[in-house]
Amino acid sequence: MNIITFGTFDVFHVGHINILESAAELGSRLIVGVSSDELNRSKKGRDPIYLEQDRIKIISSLKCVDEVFIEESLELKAEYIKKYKADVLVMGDDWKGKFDHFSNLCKVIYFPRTPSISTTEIIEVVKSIK
Ligand code: C2G
Repeated sequence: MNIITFGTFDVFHVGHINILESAAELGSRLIVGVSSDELNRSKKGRDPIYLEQDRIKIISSLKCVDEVFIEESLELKAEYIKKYKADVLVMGDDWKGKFDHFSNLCKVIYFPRTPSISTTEIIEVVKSIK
């Protein structure tokens, strides 16, 4: 079974590895769409801290990940699901309900987010250090 998931994975943290490991356990092959720098700017209104190529390098180095590609647009999910022959789409539950319309192409599963950690919070904490 092929599993697909998407994310920016900026300032890589334990919440990211938790969802990737949980996703990988659902099947035999985990494919990850890493948001381009430009897509991150349009989604979050800021540049990512880590550049696209570095985020791709980090995700590609994980033993639970089999293939990585650049997610250029949120609108291309159906194409990516078909191209990578995904049987299951996994996302964190901050996206709950947002991808249900892909259930005609593959199973859609939302995992609970890891509590108390996010890239945004890490950035705020680092900024506040004097
Ligand atoms: N995540 C999590 N727990 C956290 C933080 C993040 O489970 N504490 C999950 C998110 O729910 C998401 C994945 O880790 O499924 C990647 O998170 P982000 O990098 O914040 O991804 P995002 O920018 O939401 O991009 O096409 C969809 C987007 O590209 C998702």
